[in-house]
Amino acid sequence: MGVLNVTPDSFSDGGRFSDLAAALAHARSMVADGADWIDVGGESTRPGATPVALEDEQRRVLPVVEALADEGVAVSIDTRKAEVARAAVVAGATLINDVSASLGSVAAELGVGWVAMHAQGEPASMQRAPTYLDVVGEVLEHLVTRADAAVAAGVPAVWIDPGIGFGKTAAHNLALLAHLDRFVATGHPVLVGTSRKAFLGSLLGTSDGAAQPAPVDDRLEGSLATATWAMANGAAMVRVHDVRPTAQAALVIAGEIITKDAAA
Ligand code: HH2
Repeated sequence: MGVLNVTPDSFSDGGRFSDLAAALAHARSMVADGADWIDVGGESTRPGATPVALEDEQRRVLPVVEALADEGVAVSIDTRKAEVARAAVVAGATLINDVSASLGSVAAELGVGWVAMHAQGEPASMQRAPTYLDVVGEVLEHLVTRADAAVAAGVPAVWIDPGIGFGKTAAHNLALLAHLDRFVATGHPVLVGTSRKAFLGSLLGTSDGAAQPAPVDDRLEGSLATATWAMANGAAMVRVHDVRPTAQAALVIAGEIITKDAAA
């Protein structure tokens, strides 16, 4: 799943694809690089982000969703708002990527797929003091309850996502990644998004050895390592900014040997 943020303030690509032509060009290049889905978002949910008004979010995402869907691209809409989800589905989106895990009934009503992602708290304050007694157990229970209810309500495809970085310390994120098998074992397809996130910055540090987190544009190796880990441990999809290297890693994991010479 390739990330397409049509926002002025997303943490890694804010402002780069606000213009329709630039957004479409980037989406097309991600599809050419191997993305199966383009995830269009008009509200940043990075730590500290402020909420966006309904009209602004719709104005940002709808033209992009419509143009991509018209081109036959599978579009997911990254939103927490039922109204945005509804309008995006009318415009051609077929998956609701919901970081609030609250739109299952909307997906049922619209007959489209739904990603239930776990978050603790709201973006504005979620990283202040994330607390769990048992992070893996709590996140799992939160998601499975909602996902099972959505399946029972008739949602055609229900994904679960542990919500890396959403009200979680680096240790929480690592525990969730270490126990992805428990999410996979639920039988719901698992989506994981680690791409360029802050905990990778803290783990990597700067390449010049300074005791500082790696900046957002220096987290590719960490993003790839975690995406590879997720795929190798059964995640059905990874949400990434850097599609080409991730698609290459996916090919290697799939282990399909390509050779022009059958005798080789
Ligand atoms: N992460 C972000 C946004 N949406 N959706 C799912 N399902 N899983 C994630 O991990 C996830 C998500 C945050 O990343 P990004 O879109 O790059 O940044 P921003 O929220 O600043 O736009």
